[in-house]
Amino acid sequence: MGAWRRPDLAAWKRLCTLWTSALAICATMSRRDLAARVRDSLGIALASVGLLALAACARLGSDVRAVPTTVRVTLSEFKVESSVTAFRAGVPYRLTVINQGQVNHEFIIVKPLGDDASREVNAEAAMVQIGELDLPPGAQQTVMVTFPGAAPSGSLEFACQPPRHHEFGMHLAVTVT
Ligand SMILES: [Cu+2]
Repeated sequence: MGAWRRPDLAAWKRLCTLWTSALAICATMSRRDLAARVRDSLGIALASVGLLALAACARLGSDVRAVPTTVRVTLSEFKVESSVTAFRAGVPYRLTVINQGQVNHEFIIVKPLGDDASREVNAEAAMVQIGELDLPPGAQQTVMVTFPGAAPSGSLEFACQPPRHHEFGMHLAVTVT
Protein backbone atom coordinates (compact mmCIF):
# COMPACT_ATOMS: atom_id res chain seq x y z
CA MET A 1 0.00 0.00 0.00
CA GLY A 2 1.45 3.26 -0.95
CA ALA A 3 1.37 5.89 1.64
CA TRP A 4 -1.22 8.50 1.08
CA ARG A 5 0.57 11.53 -0.12
CA ARG A 6 -0.57 14.82 0.97
CA PRO A 7 -1.42 16.71 -2.19
CA ASP A 8 1.01 19.38 -3.18
CA LEU A 9 -0.76 22.57 -2.27
CA ALA A 10 1.20 24.57 -4.82
CA ALA A 11 0.21 22.10 -7.54
CA TRP A 12 -3.43 22.33 -6.51
CA LYS A 13 -3.20 26.11 -6.64
CA ARG A 14 -1.71 25.97 -10.14
CA LEU A 15 -4.45 23.57 -11.18
CA CYS A 16 -7.08 25.85 -9.73
CA THR A 17 -5.56 28.87 -11.39
CA LEU A 18 -5.45 26.99 -14.69
CA TRP A 19 -9.00 25.81 -14.27
CA THR A 20 -10.19 29.29 -13.34
CA SER A 21 -8.37 30.74 -16.32
CA ALA A 22 -9.90 28.11 -18.58
CA LEU A 23 -13.32 28.91 -17.18
CA ALA A 24 -12.66 32.61 -17.61
CA ILE A 25 -11.58 32.06 -21.24
CA CYS A 26 -14.64 29.91 -21.88
CA ALA A 27 -16.82 32.51 -20.28
CA THR A 28 -15.16 35.24 -22.32
CA MET A 29 -15.60 33.20 -25.48
CA SER A 30 -19.19 32.58 -24.62
CA ARG A 31 -19.71 36.22 -23.91
CA ARG A 32 -17.97 37.15 -27.15
CA ASP A 33 -20.03 34.60 -29.02
CA LEU A 34 -23.13 35.85 -27.29
CA ALA A 35 -22.10 39.42 -27.91
CA ALA A 36 -21.57 38.67 -31.59
CA ARG A 37 -24.92 36.97 -31.80
CA VAL A 38 -26.60 39.78 -29.93
CA ARG A 39 -24.83 42.31 -32.13
CA ASP A 40 -25.91 40.42 -35.25
CA SER A 41 -29.46 39.97 -34.15
CA LEU A 42 -29.79 43.23 -32.29
CA GLY A 43 -30.12 45.17 -35.51
CA ILE A 44 -32.84 42.84 -36.73
CA ALA A 45 -34.46 42.76 -33.29
CA LEU A 46 -34.38 46.52 -32.94
CA ALA A 47 -35.68 46.95 -36.46
CA SER A 48 -38.45 44.46 -35.74
CA VAL A 49 -39.32 46.15 -32.48
CA GLY A 50 -39.21 49.50 -34.21
CA LEU A 51 -41.50 48.29 -36.98
CA LEU A 52 -43.88 46.74 -34.45
CA ALA A 53 -43.91 49.96 -32.46
CA LEU A 54 -44.55 51.96 -35.62
CA ALA A 55 -47.32 49.58 -36.63
CA ALA A 56 -48.85 49.82 -33.18
CA CYS A 57 -48.64 53.60 -33.27
CA ALA A 58 -50.11 53.69 -36.75
CA ARG A 59 -52.92 51.42 -35.65
CA LEU A 60 -53.47 53.49 -32.54
CA GLY A 61 -53.39 56.65 -34.62
CA SER A 62 -55.86 55.33 -37.14
CA ASP A 63 -58.07 54.07 -34.33
CA VAL A 64 -58.03 57.49 -32.76
CA ARG A 65 -58.80 59.12 -36.07
CA ALA A 66 -61.53 56.59 -36.74
CA VAL A 67 -63.55 57.60 -33.71
CA PRO A 68 -66.27 59.69 -35.31
CA THR A 69 -67.42 62.99 -33.92
CA THR A 70 -71.11 62.89 -33.14
CA VAL A 71 -73.21 65.66 -34.64
CA ARG A 72 -76.85 66.26 -33.80
CA VAL A 73 -78.97 67.67 -36.62
CA THR A 74 -82.58 68.61 -35.98
CA LEU A 75 -85.24 69.36 -38.57
CA SER A 76 -88.46 71.25 -37.87
CA GLU A 77 -90.82 73.74 -39.54
CA PHE A 78 -88.92 75.35 -41.05
CA LYS A 79 -85.35 75.21 -39.99
CA VAL A 80 -82.28 73.02 -39.92
CA GLU A 81 -80.11 73.13 -36.82
CA SER A 82 -76.82 71.38 -36.17
CA SER A 83 -74.59 71.03 -33.14
CA VAL A 84 -71.62 71.46 -35.50
CA THR A 85 -71.43 73.72 -38.57
CA ALA A 86 -67.65 73.97 -38.97
CA PHE A 87 -66.25 70.63 -40.09
CA ARG A 88 -62.82 69.30 -40.90
CA ALA A 89 -61.99 67.50 -44.10
CA GLY A 90 -61.03 63.84 -43.80
CA VAL A 91 -62.52 63.48 -40.33
CA PRO A 92 -65.40 61.04 -39.86
CA TYR A 93 -68.61 62.42 -38.43
CA ARG A 94 -71.63 60.55 -37.23
CA LEU A 95 -74.66 62.68 -37.99
CA THR A 96 -77.79 61.90 -36.06
CA VAL A 97 -80.64 63.54 -37.93
CA ILE A 98 -83.87 63.97 -35.98
CA ASN A 99 -87.18 65.17 -37.32
CA GLN A 100 -88.66 67.23 -34.50
CA GLY A 101 -91.35 68.66 -36.75
CA GLN A 102 -94.94 67.77 -37.53
CA VAL A 103 -94.44 66.84 -41.18
CA ASN A 104 -91.98 64.75 -43.15
CA HIS A 105 -88.61 66.32 -43.83
CA GLU A 106 -85.54 65.37 -45.77
CA PHE A 107 -81.89 65.82 -45.10
CA ILE A 108 -79.34 66.57 -47.79
CA ILE A 109 -75.81 67.92 -47.77
CA VAL A 110 -75.39 69.86 -50.96
CA LYS A 111 -73.81 72.94 -52.44
CA PRO A 112 -76.42 75.73 -52.31
CA LEU A 113 -78.49 75.54 -55.44
CA GLY A 114 -81.08 78.09 -54.43
CA ASP A 115 -84.74 77.83 -53.61
CA ASP A 116 -85.69 77.03 -57.18
CA ALA A 117 -83.39 74.07 -57.74
CA SER A 118 -85.39 70.97 -58.54
CA ARG A 119 -85.36 68.09 -56.12
CA GLU A 120 -83.83 65.94 -58.82
CA VAL A 121 -80.94 68.36 -59.33
CA ASN A 122 -80.44 68.67 -55.59
CA ALA A 123 -80.62 64.93 -55.06
CA GLU A 124 -78.08 64.35 -57.79
CA ALA A 125 -75.73 66.98 -56.40
CA ALA A 126 -76.13 65.90 -52.78
CA MET A 127 -73.23 64.12 -51.14
CA VAL A 128 -75.62 62.78 -48.50
CA GLN A 129 -79.36 62.28 -48.70
CA ILE A 130 -81.89 60.89 -46.26
CA GLY A 131 -85.26 60.86 -47.98
CA GLU A 132 -88.46 62.13 -46.43
CA LEU A 133 -89.93 58.63 -46.24
CA ASP A 134 -87.15 57.84 -43.79
CA LEU A 135 -87.75 61.00 -41.77
CA PRO A 136 -91.40 61.17 -40.74
CA PRO A 137 -92.19 63.20 -37.60
CA GLY A 138 -90.24 61.86 -34.64
CA ALA A 139 -87.90 59.74 -36.77
CA GLN A 140 -84.18 59.64 -36.24
CA GLN A 141 -81.59 58.51 -38.78
CA THR A 142 -77.84 58.21 -38.52
CA VAL A 143 -75.44 58.74 -41.37
CA MET A 144 -71.64 58.68 -41.47
CA VAL A 145 -70.03 61.58 -43.30
CA THR A 146 -66.39 62.32 -44.12
CA PHE A 147 -65.97 65.51 -46.08
CA PRO A 148 -63.35 64.86 -48.75
CA GLY A 149 -62.08 68.42 -49.07
CA ALA A 150 -62.43 72.01 -48.00
CA ALA A 151 -65.71 73.82 -48.48
CA PRO A 152 -65.48 77.56 -47.82
CA SER A 153 -68.35 79.59 -46.48
CA GLY A 154 -71.31 79.64 -48.85
CA SER A 155 -70.32 76.51 -50.76
CA LEU A 156 -72.10 73.84 -48.76
CA GLU A 157 -75.29 73.52 -46.76
CA PHE A 158 -77.49 71.14 -44.83
CA ALA A 159 -80.91 71.40 -46.39
CA CYS A 160 -84.39 70.01 -46.72
CA GLN A 161 -86.03 70.04 -50.09
CA PRO A 162 -89.72 69.05 -50.16
CA PRO A 163 -91.63 71.88 -51.92
CA ARG A 164 -91.15 75.25 -50.21
CA HIS A 165 -89.11 73.82 -47.31
CA HIS A 166 -85.83 75.28 -48.55
CA GLU A 167 -87.52 78.54 -49.43
CA PHE A 168 -89.10 78.73 -45.98
CA GLY A 169 -85.72 78.49 -44.37
CA MET A 170 -84.70 74.86 -44.19
CA HIS A 171 -81.05 75.34 -45.02
CA LEU A 172 -78.01 75.77 -42.85
CA ALA A 173 -74.63 76.90 -44.16
CA VAL A 174 -71.69 74.71 -43.09
CA THR A 175 -67.98 74.98 -43.76
CA VAL A 176 -65.23 72.44 -44.12
CA THR A 177 -61.58 73.32 -43.56
CU1 LIG B 1 -88.30 70.02 -44.51
